[in-house]
Amino acid sequence: MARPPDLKTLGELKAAVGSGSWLDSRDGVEPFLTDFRKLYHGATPLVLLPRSVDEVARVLRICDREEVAVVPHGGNTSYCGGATPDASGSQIVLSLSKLNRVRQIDAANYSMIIEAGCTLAAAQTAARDAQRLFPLSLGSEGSAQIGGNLSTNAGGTAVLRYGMMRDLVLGLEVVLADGRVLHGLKSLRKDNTGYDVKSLFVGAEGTLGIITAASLKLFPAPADTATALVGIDSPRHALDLLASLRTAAGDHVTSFELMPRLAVQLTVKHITGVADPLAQGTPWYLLIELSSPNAQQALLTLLTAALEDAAARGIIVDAMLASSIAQSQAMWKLREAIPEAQRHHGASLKHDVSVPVSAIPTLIEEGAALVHRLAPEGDVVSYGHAGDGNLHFNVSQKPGADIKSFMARGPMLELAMFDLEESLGGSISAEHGIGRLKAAEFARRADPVELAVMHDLKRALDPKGILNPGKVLCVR
Ligand code: 2HG
Ligand code: ZN
Repeated sequence: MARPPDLKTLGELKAAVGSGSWLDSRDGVEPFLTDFRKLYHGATPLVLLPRSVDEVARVLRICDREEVAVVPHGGNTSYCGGATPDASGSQIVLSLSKLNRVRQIDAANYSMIIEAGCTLAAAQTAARDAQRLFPLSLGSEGSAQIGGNLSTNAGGTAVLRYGMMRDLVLGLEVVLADGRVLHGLKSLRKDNTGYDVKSLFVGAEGTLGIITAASLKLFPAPADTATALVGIDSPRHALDLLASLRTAAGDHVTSFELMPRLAVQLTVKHITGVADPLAQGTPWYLLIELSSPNAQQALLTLLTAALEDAAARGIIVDAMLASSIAQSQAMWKLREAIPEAQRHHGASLKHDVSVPVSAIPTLIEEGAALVHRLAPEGDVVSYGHAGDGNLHFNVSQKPGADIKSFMARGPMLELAMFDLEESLGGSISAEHGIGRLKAAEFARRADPVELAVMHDLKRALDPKGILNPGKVLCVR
């Protein structure tokens, strides 16, 4: 068990990073104490902002010796409280934000080595500058950091084509709990040398080691893109359309996002400059993007033909194809601003769940019935990455509903939602992680043998329990 650092240890920790790289005043530490959704508020005696892997290693050696708990912190965009210290005031925060160099871009190898504190947007820009694509894409990419993306195995809007963060990793540099550095920054597609150790740290939310840098896969930069907003009557039609698009365009299908009409209405209402370009007012919308590195691919023609065919078969009701980059950006804004619009609209209950793509319509139908029964003060706003089976099955407080009674429905509804997705072969966390928010529910629902293996790994890599305690795994 970790213990509070004494004054001498705090002094040693400050010295390990040097002046200008630590904060201990009330105002200085404050921004590190509350998570993005304001679900948790913690306390800390010290925030460290190391600038090198050596400094991180020095910090961890001291923490290991003194058994001081360390909470790694990235862009603070976590939805599950994974980067927030607890209220004891004994956990130190380790911000990776100053470890933010692009160490290497190897365009011919389609790879780059980048430090944990780079924002996702900076990683995308670095790749673009080398005429390459780093494909992870999500709403918070301007502040989310690569270390956090790795630690939560982030997903986003291009998983259908490129996979999640785990799929984009070639190698990692990690500081272990005792301060040893795992130098695993190889940039190989083929490397069959024993266990896939790096994979353990992806999605571990800093509970097994602190990721300081990563070698990531790059792809050819897109030269042709076609974007469409499509109106449909039911999520079942979304599946029909996805199948015909995959037949027509194969791997060019990059994004396939589903939105209910209410999400579109909330976004138009609350976000300046957003409009609904479709006239028919269908109950469901799809945002579809095809992309290719080949400028001669004529993706707009291909997408137009596929949508005309779908309209003739009665699968879609309405569609608008973007004829300029500005139109495509406006469609994306309509989708990406939904979380912000929900925040403006009032309180919401969130469920980041996944099911096999084929079960999405059932999840939506049965989930809506649960909300109707268990949270009648709420409206369903279930949207997201339908192409990969991940829906944000969110519920927004109805206008005028009493916020306290609405929020009080949360725990019961969550249990019922998790039971539902479990019965459909799904997961209680698709892309936002476990953090503190879902740790207890994860412990209750995980396969017992798999959970035991996770605890064995935790004990092996962090025997003193100093790395992000209370996140992912509940203490046994
Ligand atoms: C998205 O897909 C994000 O927009 C956020 O994952 C989802 O706010 C949410 O529930
Ligand atoms: Zn999402």
